[in-house]
Amino acid sequence: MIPLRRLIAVVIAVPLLLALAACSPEEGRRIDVIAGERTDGAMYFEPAELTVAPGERVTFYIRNDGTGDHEFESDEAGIDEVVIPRQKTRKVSWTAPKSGDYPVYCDITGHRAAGMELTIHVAPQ
Ligand SMILES: [Cu+2]
Repeated sequence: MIPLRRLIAVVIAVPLLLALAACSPEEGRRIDVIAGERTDGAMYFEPAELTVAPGERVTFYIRNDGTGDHEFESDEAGIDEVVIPRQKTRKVSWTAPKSGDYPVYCDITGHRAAGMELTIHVAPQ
């Protein structure tokens, strides 16, 4: 049998940890981005440009409205690659670097060339 004291500790600790995970202050500002393809073969991120402050913490919620997988990443800005399966949403949290313009793109062959790129302007607000 599980000692009662340990059982009580688990009953209290598990919901507490779940609550902390659910409302993470680490996410910062939410920015929604849509990835997709147009009927003429062009590919896009919407919005194609956005602005954040230096050092600002943000979480991108990237929704893939397309028919194939897409990626969201930036070596220049330090955004780790995230793969978004078609019709799914994935999120990636990031802290903006110093002021400048940074490209974010889909690194799947041909996609960036087809227009799947957005520009993040990092500038004081
Ligand atoms: Cu893509």
